[in-house]
Amino acid sequence: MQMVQLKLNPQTLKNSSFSQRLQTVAEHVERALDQTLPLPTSRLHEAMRYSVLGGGKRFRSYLIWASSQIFNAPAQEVFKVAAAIELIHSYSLVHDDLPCMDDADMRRNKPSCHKAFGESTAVLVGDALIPLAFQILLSLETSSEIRVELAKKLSEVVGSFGLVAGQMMDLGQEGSRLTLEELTEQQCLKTGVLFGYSMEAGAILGKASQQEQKILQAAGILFGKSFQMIDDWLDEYGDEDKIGKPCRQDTEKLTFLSLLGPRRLYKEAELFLDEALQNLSPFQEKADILREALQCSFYRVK
Ligand code: GRG
Repeated sequence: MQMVQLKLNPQTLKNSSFSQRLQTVAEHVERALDQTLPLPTSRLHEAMRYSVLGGGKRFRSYLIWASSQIFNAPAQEVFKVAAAIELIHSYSLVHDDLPCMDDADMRRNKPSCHKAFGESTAVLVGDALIPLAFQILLSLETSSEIRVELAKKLSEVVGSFGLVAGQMMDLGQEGSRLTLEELTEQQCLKTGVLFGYSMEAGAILGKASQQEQKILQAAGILFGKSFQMIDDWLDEYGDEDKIGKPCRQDTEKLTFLSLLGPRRLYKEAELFLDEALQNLSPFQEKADILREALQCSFYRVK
C-alpha cells in the first residue's frame, strides 16, 4: 500500500471550518428528523423523540453530505437519507444501552432511553425507529431504482450480517480472547458498515458509477476501523464530559487498547485512516471536504 501524507496536520485542523459545516449539516438533519418523527402525543413517541433529537454529533450525516458533494447530489434528498441513517444509529444506541446489552445509564449527556422511560419502552423505541428509516428512503423524491438501492443496501447493513452480527459477536466475546483480526471484524460490523453506507449513499444519490460507490463504501469501512480504535483510546484517556458517556467501562472486555497498547493502537488507527484517504484519491479535489471530515473526526477536532 502506498502511504499518503496527511494533507492537514492536527494543528492546521484546529483552524478548519469543519466544525461550522458539521453544525450546519446537523441543523438541516435535525430539522428533517423533527419533521419525520411523530409528535410527542404518546409515551412511545415522546421516547422516540427523546432518543433521536437534540444530541449526537451527526457525523454519519456529515459523511453522506460530504460524499454527495463529489457528485452534486440534490441536498434535500441527502438530508432525508441522513435522517434515515441517524434513526438507525439512534436505534442501535438505544438497544445497545439496554441492561441485557451494554447496560449503560447515560447517553449523549443524559439518561439513556431505558433509564428515562423504562426497558420495555426502550425496546419498542428501537423497534419503531427501524421501519421509520425505511419509510423515509422509500418516500424519497428520486427514481425508484435509487430508492430501492438505498433501502436494499441499508437492510443489509442493519441485519444479521451487519450491525446485529457485530453486536452478537460483541456479546459473545466476554471472557474470550479474540485476535486482532476478529476484534477488527467485530468493530467493523458495529461501526464501519454504517460509515461505509453513509459514504456510499451520497454516491448513490449522486448517480455515481458502481465502482465509485464501492470505493466510497470501502473508504467508509476503513475509516470506521480507525474511528473505533480511537474510540477505545478515548474510553481510557478521554474526558467524560466531552464524550457524553461514562469512560473506563470496558474493563472486562477485550478492546483495541488492551490488545495493542496505546502506541500501537494509535499507529494502526492512523494506518487505517491513511488507507481510507488513499481510497479517495480518484476523486481528486472534489473529495477535499470528505478528506477533511475524516481527518478532523479522527483527531476529534472541535
Ligand atoms: C443491533 C443493538 C444493536 C447494536 C449494533 C452500533 C452498535 C451495534 C452499537 C452501538 C454502540 C456502539 C458503542 C457502537 C460503536 C460505534 C460508536 C462509537 C457509536 C457512537 O457513535 P458517535 O460517537 O455517537 O457518532 P453520537 O452520539 O455522536 O451520534
